[in-house]
Amino acid sequence: MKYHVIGDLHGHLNDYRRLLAGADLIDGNDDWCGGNDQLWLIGDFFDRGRYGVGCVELSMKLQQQARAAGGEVNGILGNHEMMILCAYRFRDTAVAPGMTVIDQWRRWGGIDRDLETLNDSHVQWLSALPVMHKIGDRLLVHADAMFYVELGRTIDLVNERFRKLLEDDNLNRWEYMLRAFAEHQAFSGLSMTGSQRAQQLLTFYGARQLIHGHTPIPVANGSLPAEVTQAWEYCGGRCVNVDGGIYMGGPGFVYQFTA
Ligand SMILES: [Mn+2]
Repeated sequence: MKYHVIGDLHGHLNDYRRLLAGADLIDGNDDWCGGNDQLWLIGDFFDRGRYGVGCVELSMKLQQQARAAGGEVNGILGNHEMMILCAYRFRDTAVAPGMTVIDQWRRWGGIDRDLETLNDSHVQWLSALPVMHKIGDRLLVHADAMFYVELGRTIDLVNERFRKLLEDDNLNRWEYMLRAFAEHQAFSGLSMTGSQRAQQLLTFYGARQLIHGHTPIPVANGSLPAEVTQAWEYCGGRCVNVDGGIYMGGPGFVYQFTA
């Protein structure tokens, strides 16, 4: 039994299907054939590409089929999920003079088609996604960011905190969290402080390795998108970046491990 992790899809449905087929997780009808394997999407289904809702719908279908087969398909909540959930809930509420929540969401890369086709069942599924998930001693999070440690001492508390926020009608609390969620590259930059931060987060949640997306590998280490065909392990093995930069034209990849 294997674990598969796919990075930030950003609306690129055909790349998603190609990666799934390449890993023998779907058949020619886009049905689950991964048996009891587990597939985890690291977040950011939406924006930049046109088919964010399509990526979510395929994941929802595969989740049902995988569970029936003893497997699992699930996602980690990314900041772009939170952005579209914010736009869906608050719509024309003003965030600044002359700017509505939907205007702001468009500036972040929101695609109108996604918001038009997003329905309550997508919203329910997205709102239930964990923000953190541990597999053995590996910790899955969307962002290479430190704000998680301020949300709760345990993984369950962090997930619970987010679930509550996603039902909150107070726009200020959403905005505050979205700003915190926009942090990048907390574990690189100055390598010592980056490593120390990563170790701090890992120790906090009792894990050995952090698996994240959010910062495309080409942005993080300067490689060419087309040449990124595997995950980038850094920080002395503490961190694994699985965002291949699909929206930048990279082919993407499936990161695999056994627990
Ligand atoms: Mn992100």
